[in-house]
Amino acid sequence: MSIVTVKAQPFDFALDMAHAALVIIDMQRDFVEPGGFGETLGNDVTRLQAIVPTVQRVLEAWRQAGGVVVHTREGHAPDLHDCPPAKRLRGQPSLRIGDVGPMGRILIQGEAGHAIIPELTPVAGDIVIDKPGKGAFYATTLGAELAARQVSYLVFMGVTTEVCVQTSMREANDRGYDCLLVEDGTESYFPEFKQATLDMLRAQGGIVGWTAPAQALIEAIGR
Ligand code: TIU
Repeated sequence: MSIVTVKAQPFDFALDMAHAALVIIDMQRDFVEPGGFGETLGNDVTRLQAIVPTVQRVLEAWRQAGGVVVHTREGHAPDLHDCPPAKRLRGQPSLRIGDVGPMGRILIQGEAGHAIIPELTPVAGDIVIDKPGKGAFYATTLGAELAARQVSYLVFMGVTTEVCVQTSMREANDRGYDCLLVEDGTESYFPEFKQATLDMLRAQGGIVGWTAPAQALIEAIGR
C-alpha cells in the first residue's frame, strides 16, 4: 500500500507515495550564501543555512521511499528577457538582478550564485525547474512534468517560506494538489513571517494545505 499517514496540522495528511513529489524550492547559493540576491536585498542570509541538514535528511528518506524529486531555481536568462522591469527595478538593492556580484551575475542562470547549494545537488532523474517568478508553476513546465508522472500530492521545503514557498504552495493548491509544507525544512529571513505563513496556510481546516515537522514525514515514509 503506497498510502501513508503523516502526523500533521491541522489534521493527519494521507500521502500516496505512488503519486507524490517532493518540491524543494530555490535552495540556491543566491539565497543562502553571502554575496547573492538575498543579501543584496538587505537580508541576513545565514539564518537560512540552519535548515540544510534537515532538508538533506528528508531528501534522503524521500529518495529511499522512491518518490519523485523536484528542485526549483529562481533566475533569469542572461539577456533578462524574462525579468520584468518591475522586478529588476524594485526597491534599492545593493546590486540589481543581472549586475555582477561575488558569485557572478545576480540571479542569472548559469552563474555560480544561481546553482543549488552543493549539499542538495540534484541527481539523475530529479526534475529541475527554472522559474522566473516566485511561483513554481508560473511560466514553467512543472505542471506538465507532474501530470506526466500522475502526481497529485506535493511536499514542499525550501526558501523563503513566505515568498517563493508560499506562492508555489498556493499555486499548487489552486491546481488541485494536496500540499504539505515541512515546518523545519523551510525558512525565512524573518522568523515572524515564517510563523505567520505556517499559521495561515493550515488555518480554516487547511485552507491551503498541511504542515508537519520533518520527523513526522520521515517516520511516515520510512517504513
Ligand atoms: N526575497 C525573498 O524572500 N525571496 C525571494 O526573493 N525568492 C524566494 O523566496 N525564492
